[in-house]
Amino acid sequence: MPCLNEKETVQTCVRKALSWLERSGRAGEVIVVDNGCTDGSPELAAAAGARVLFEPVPGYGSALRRGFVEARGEWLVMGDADDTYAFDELDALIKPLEDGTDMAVGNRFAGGIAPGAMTWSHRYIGTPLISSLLRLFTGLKVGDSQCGLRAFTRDALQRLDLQTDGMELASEMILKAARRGLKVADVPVPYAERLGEAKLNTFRDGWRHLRFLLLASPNYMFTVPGAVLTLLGIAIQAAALGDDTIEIGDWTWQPVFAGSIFVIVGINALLLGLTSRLYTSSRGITNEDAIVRFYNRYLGFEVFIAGGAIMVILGLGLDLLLLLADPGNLNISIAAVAQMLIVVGANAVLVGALAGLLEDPDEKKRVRARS
Ligand SMILES: Nc1nc2c(ncn2[C@@H]2O[C@H](COP(=O)(O)OP(=O)(O)OP(=O)(O)O)[C@@H](O)[C@H]2O)c(=O)[nH]1
Ligand SMILES: [Mg+2]
Repeated sequence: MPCLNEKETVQTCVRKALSWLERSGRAGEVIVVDNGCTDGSPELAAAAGARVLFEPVPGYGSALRRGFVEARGEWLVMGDADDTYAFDELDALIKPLEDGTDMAVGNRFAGGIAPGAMTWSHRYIGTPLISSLLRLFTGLKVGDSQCGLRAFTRDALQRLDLQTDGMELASEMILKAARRGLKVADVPVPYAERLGEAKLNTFRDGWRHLRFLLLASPNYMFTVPGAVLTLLGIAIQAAALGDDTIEIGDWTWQPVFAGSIFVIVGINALLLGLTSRLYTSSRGITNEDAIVRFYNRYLGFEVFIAGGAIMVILGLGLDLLLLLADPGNLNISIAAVAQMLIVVGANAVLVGALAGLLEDPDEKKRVRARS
């Protein structure tokens, strides 16, 4: 139980959990992790029979991860210390683990939310928004991605390799469970109104979740929009080279720079998508996919630097040709292509330099040893 100033409720939570342990005949311990209480709740928790730990790094995720590391059990249950979850009734939550599931996630929408327990903005906007992003990114059917009551095996914990410090840990667990192929169960759990003050800040913590999810999904952030823009740009540029005009009603548009702008931004997004994937896969946030494997095996930052330099030279060469051909009657569309080559090439050189910093040298050795 992560606990930040919950003096009204922490003892009840500890007692409920201990009573469930005793009733179910399971050997276990109740751990409360404090990282900055000022209201005496750690002392109260200890008096109620909990093992109390102190974690110096602040945050919900940081406190939970500390508890996970120190826990001695084979199975772990996490839950808030604000008496919103029924710690005295954990049979249903544990049941899937008995059947070989790796992680059970509570679902408050299915289990019943007491009046006043969840603000309407969390109930109808925040939680559904984060849950639908998680469903989109993982394909996993999660009913309540923000439920704080969960159970999982020690083996699942090791495979999850959790790293975040804040409330976004709740999303990190689901995202990584899906990416590591863990078996996840959805268990209806009731949710009661909390006593004491909320520690969650809707905007700060909501943004932490969103930021984590977006960073962990470079394909949705960069690769897909980048590919769409690049293709659109090539199509528009081809039309411009053919001197085509696009007519909508009375309005005529002869694209001159639009195509090259789209290609520049699109390729930039693709380059950033690749570097983000190098970064997230070396940090274990995303799995190594075919493109990252291809990069590690056949490419490397040197290829980007060399390829970018060649594009810059081609662009400059094209400029020179245009200038020599007929400086008075410049073909603007071809000139746009030349400038596009220079900008894209220069970007590729810069991104190549960045990729050189992000590359995991050991990974390259491993890939070469395998091949
Ligand atoms: N140790 C520690 N515990 C925290 C921290 N932030 C929150 N908690 C605890 O984590 C649990 C969840 O926080 P809550 O404020 O209940 O968040 P919530 O359940 O999403 O929202 P409300 O219950 O509506 O406030 C509670 O037991 C808090 O005391 C923290 O920085 N450190
Ligand atoms: Mg709570």
